Amino acid sequence: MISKLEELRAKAISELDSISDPKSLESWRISYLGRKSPLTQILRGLATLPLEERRAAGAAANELKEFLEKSLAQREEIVKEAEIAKAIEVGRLDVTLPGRPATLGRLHPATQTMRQMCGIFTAMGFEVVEGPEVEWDYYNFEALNIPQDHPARDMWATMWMDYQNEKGERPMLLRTHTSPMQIRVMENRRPPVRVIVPGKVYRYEATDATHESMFYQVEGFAVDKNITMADLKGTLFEFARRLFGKERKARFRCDYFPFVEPGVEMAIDCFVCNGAGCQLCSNSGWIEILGAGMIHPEVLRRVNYDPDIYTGFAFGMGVERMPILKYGIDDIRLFYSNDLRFLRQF
Ligand code: FA5
Repeated sequence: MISKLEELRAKAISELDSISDPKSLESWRISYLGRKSPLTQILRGLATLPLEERRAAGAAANELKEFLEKSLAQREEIVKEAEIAKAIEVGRLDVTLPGRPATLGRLHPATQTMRQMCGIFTAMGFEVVEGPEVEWDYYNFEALNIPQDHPARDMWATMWMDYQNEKGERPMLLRTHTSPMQIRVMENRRPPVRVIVPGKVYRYEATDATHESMFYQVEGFAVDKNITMADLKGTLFEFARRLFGKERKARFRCDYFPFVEPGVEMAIDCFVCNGAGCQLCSNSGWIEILGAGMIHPEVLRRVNYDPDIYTGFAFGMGVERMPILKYGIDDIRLFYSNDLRFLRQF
């Protein structure tokens, strides 16, 4: 047995030394170390040998196996180096060429806009706070003066979570606006508060040029003594001036939101048609960018703020509508259709 192993070693090594390409190396490995190789057969047959012979033959066969594996690894290195040298020689691999540049990503236009908006408000003294996208009915509706079965719920087509509590109710949803954060923040702080909340919101809506079913909002609110509607208007006009420039016109009109009184909407004149009317602005000349108002006394009471002492304003604005206005983008769906020709422009 020992002499058979030595013969095998001599044959294997003399063949290995003459190999100079990866394909032949693989054939050699199969012949000498593969499942059907003589060495593997010997190792498998060890169990049938008498004990004394088994010990000696086993040690020798395993030593040969290790030796052949090591020799193969060394030869592979030599062959690899020779291949590289050959490639350089025939000019296939020019190591002096500059490397391929790494592709750099960029921030999504919605993220860029949100950061810009946060920058404007933080410069005015607002603090940035974030909140959960999966929300309780209580924060999204109830605490904002929108009880169950109230018609105002129809203003926010809602995606409900498939979760039922022990009473058989479905109290969990994807937040339809960032306003629930008014409650969450005020529950935990005493006035004065000045906070903005950027984040994703969801609506069960058919999409069109100005409506998506997932979009971003920035909520903002301030509560203190003596806060008035003039503070709200001043803050929002200054925001619009800094984001869109002095030349854009802003319009305030009465609107209804159950959690503010009085309520307003603010619109900016359409960038595409300069107010003349086009498809983007539904021929009105204006694009609504936000809802706002003075926080309803009932909402303040719910978070234990005394409405006879404190007043506050709140607003919630659509983020994608800002670049739509600023750059004249004619369809909001471009933001989330992953077309790099669109995204690379920002
Ligand atoms: C609200 O969501 C209220 N929470 C805003 C608010 C906050 C009012 C605080 C009062 C006080 P509304 O549903 O109108 O309101 O949405 C606010 C803004 O989000 C809109 O002005 C618009 O800019 C944007 N928006 C609304 N729906 C969509 C949509 N489907 N796709 C893209 N943007 C939208």
